[in-house]
Amino acid sequence: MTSIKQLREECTDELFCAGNSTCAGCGLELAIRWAMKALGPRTAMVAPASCLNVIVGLWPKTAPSYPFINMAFAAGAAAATGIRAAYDIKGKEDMNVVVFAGDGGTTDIGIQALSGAAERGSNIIYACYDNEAYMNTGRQRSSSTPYGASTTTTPTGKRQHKKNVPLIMASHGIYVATCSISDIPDLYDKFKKAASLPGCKYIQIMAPCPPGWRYDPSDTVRIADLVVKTGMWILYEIENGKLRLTGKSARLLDKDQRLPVVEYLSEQGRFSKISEQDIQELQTWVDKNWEDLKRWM
Ligand SMILES: Cc1ncc(C[n+]2csc(CCOP(=O)(O)OP(=O)(O)O)c2C)c(N)n1
Ligand code: SF4
Ligand SMILES: [Mg+2]
Repeated sequence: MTSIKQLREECTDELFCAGNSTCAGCGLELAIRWAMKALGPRTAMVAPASCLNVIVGLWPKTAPSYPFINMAFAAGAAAATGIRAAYDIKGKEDMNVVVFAGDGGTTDIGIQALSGAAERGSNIIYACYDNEAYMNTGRQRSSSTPYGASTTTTPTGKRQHKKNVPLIMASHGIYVATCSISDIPDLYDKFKKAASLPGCKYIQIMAPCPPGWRYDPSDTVRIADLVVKTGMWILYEIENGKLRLTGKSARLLDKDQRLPVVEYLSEQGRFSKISEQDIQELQTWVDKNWEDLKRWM
């Protein structure tokens, strides 16, 4: 694994530039900066409707210093497939083509195009930064919002569990990885690996959002670490159908090593009204997720 010392020494170029308009403590910004450090300047990015469209700013002062296109919500993976084909025809096979999409644009609206690209084996990387709601339009629930979280469309707490898109994509037989912005070396290595593999690759990144989750912006990395330590988000990669736990998740297969979910929930305003019964429901769901993962090991 790449060490933090190596990252400090080798990754000094900023491809996603400072001075953009993310909120303070935005998890998306960390995710995209480090993903781009791994992918390098020979990368073109497709961004379906999301916070990312807005935070890049207006030309000529846009944050991405590489080819970047805003795209209709449903069309991220389809657009990337077309760009890939164009680069290949032009003999630019070395270009990476990456989609950087929100959870709404992925788990709800973009999943059809994503599934199509995976089935066809389009040579693209599809990255979903998961802030667990439609944040750019003011915090509506998505299928990636966790059970019990309040949003503007679930004011008393969502009644459905988070959709497991990484495993849906793994069922397509492609490379799948999960990351958290609390573990940058792990994220960096997974993007590097994805860039080295043929076909369609899917990476989902836990990327907390201070205004949407209602916590202090200075706590973003700590919150992203707690979601891993409680096992509510599991770090792994699936290659050739085999799952390998990574980062802090590698030590958490034993239930006793995981922190209780309440330690994560109690830090965020979006769970402030959650009942004891709902906390128990979430804990049971987490423990079952870990059991289900064993089938992939
Ligand atoms: C077809 C369509 N419907 C609605 C919108 C409005 N819209 C723009 S961004 C957005 C939220 C996207 O949520 P997500 O994909 O999770 O990204 P985030 O905003 O959280 O970064 C919505 C609903 C749109 N641009 N296009
Ligand atoms: S609303 Fe959330 S995801 Fe969007 S820019 Fe602000 S912190 Fe980042
Ligand atoms: Mg979102």
